[in-house]
Amino acid sequence: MNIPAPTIDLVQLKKKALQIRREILQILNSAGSGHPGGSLSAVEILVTLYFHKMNHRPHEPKWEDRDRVIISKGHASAVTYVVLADAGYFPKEQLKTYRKFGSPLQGHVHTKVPGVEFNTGSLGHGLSVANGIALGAKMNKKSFKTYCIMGDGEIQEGSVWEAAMTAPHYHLDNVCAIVDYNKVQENGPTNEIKNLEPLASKWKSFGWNTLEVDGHDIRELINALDEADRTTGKPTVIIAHTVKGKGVSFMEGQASWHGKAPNEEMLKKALTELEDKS
Ligand SMILES: Cc1ncc(C[n+]2csc(CCOP(=O)(O)OP(=O)(O)O)c2C)c(N)n1
Ligand SMILES: [Mg+2]
Repeated sequence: MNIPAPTIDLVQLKKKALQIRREILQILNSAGSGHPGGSLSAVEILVTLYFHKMNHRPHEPKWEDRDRVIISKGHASAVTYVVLADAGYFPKEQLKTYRKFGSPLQGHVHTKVPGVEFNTGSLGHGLSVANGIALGAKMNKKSFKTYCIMGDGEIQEGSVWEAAMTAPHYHLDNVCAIVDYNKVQENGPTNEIKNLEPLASKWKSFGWNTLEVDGHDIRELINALDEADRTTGKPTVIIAHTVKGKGVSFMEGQASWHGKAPNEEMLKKALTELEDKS
């Protein structure tokens, strides 16, 4: 089917983000395991990409001119699957099988799921893959964009910086890396475990067009993504300042909510906080 994905306006995008947060918590609760923190921090990033920015066809996931997204922080599967299902890549009904034995919807994103471009989970590989796809696009004179979503803890991996050197070398202006800078990794605050700062100047010195945004502000995300499109000759990185566990008071900024599912009582409390009050 040749149906382009519709784009929606700012008010609807904000409502969508709220709804996606609720569904993330619901599927984590029904699975009894998973990673809420890094899914909740990436909601606006994925909502802006899939419901506003990207050129894609959910009913034709392998359309060759589609923009690509590499979810390099592969444990953010809950947000990825909820967004993909909502966009129409597969029936929402299937979300009930999240992390269940035999389901394609496993805890780390997998290409068995329509819309997932690459299997991830072992951190630090996505940017190299995005570079390869983007280089191929240049060679084939294709104009699609490749986005790569990375975690802040993830970019402590040396392989990320090898890839960070590669993209400017090949002038890959069709690559847009997005760092979900939620300041927390698995076991504590990222910059206490291994300091990333000064992060923007590191990317700049590697030759990247470097932008910083509030990663929960959809308008700022849209502007940065548009600026990435206008930037030629070098790749763009968007450092998105976010909050791990965003939207749920008792999860925000807590490493303990990196990998833990909410029980019934916690789910109820969280869903109350995430009610649409507009
Ligand atoms: C190579 C590798 N080392 C360790 C892990 C285990 N692990 C999974 S998530 C995670 C923390 C990642 O932190 P961050 O990138 O900040 O993710 P987020 O805060 O967005 O969840 C770790 C260490 C892994 N998946 N891959
Ligand atoms: Mg993090």
